[in-house]
Amino acid sequence: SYKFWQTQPVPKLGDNAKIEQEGPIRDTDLNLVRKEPYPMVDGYEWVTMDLLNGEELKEVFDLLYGHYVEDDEAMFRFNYSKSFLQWALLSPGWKKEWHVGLRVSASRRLVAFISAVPVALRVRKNVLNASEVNFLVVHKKLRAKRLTPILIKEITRRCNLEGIFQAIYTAGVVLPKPVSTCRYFHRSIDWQKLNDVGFSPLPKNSKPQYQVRKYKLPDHTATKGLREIEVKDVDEVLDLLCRYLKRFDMAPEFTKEEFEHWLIHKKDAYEEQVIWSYVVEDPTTKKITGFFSFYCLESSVINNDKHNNIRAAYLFYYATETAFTSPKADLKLRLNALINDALILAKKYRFDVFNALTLQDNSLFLEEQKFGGGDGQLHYYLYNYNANPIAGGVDAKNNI
Ligand code: YNC
Ligand code: MG
Repeated sequence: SYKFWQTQPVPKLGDNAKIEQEGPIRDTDLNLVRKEPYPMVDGYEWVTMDLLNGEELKEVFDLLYGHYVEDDEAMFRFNYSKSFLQWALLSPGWKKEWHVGLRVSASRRLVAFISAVPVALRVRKNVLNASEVNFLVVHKKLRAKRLTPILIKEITRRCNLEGIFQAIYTAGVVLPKPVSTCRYFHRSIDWQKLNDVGFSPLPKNSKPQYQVRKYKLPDHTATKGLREIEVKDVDEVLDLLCRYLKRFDMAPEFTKEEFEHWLIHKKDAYEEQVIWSYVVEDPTTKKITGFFSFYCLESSVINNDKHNNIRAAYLFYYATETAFTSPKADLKLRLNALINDALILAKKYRFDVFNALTLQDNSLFLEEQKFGGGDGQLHYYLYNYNANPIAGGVDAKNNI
């Protein structure tokens, strides 16, 4: 019935007519945007969280740690590190006002949060000056009280005040109306641990040692010229990535500064490493011909005697010159070589599993690299923008 969502500028679920002209659903006059926050339920108040402040960062971390997204069986819960939250929420152009918290007035306890960061998002030919909304959470004791619609209206108001009228967001639940839908795939690295925590069942007619052997990886990468990315590579890799992303219907348009932020790990800025990026430098020409990246997002294991945490690597952006110069068979070979090296590096950095979605060119390697389809789906949504469905070419950054 979507009592809230039916009031919002989003397409209806049953609306499948072809859109002749993609564009905003409604125009908003900046002068008509409400200047005051939406009224909050008695006893609660809006706050703007200061994520540069270690204590407030920890409050957001703790709220997500206890109350954020779980799987359907409540076995695992995303455990975003504080470093991850700094990376995701203090990206170029971030605005403090877009880190919205809700506190209990009496106790000052933080009980809900929603956030946005700016993004230049290309949808086919149009580039939207949009925000990316993420980390919506309501304390478990305050669920089903219709706080979510107020949080969404408040973040919308704060985006509108900055002249932003479109947004992109993802969710595991179905809402009106996905512009794209992807499925999660998982590649075991430590099969035994994944089996212990109930993530990877033992297939019929198999034995644990067969599974362990199936997922065994070499100790060293194979691609000649593969090395960690460096700041000096930014221009060249950004150029490669831009050309590569043009092949898809929806993708962010990165500035140099954004690329550096999202793709290059800064040792001094983060307590824990969030992003790993590698380039392939051709040994003879010294040109960069490929790159891949993955980020770290752990999950808490909710009720297990042996393990508390799963360390998951998520495939992030990648690109290869092979996409432009060669037949599809060569692209497939090259991507398999690159992703196999990504798996080897993920093992080296003690990840238990490597995750990827059915987007970009991932269908070319998922099976060969022994990824298995998961139960999880991820739906992509655009706020206040009418667009025809997009098949498998989406913004990898919006999964974080
Ligand atoms: C959801 N995930 O349908 P209707 S993803 C959006 N995204 O509305 P209540 C959601 N809407 O059906 P609860 C949603 N989940 O009546 C539910 N809803 O129209 C809708 N979970 O509100 C729902 N984080 O407060 C219904 O529900 C209404 O107490 C019901 O709270 C929901 O970050 C939630 O999964 C999700 O913390 C906060 O269950 C809570 O159940 C929770 O009574 C665990 O709400 C954590 C979790 C969501 C992760 C994410 C993306 C969020 C996008 C929000 C939409 C942004 C729109 C663009 C705004 C900017 C525009 C500009 C410019
Ligand atoms: Mg509620």
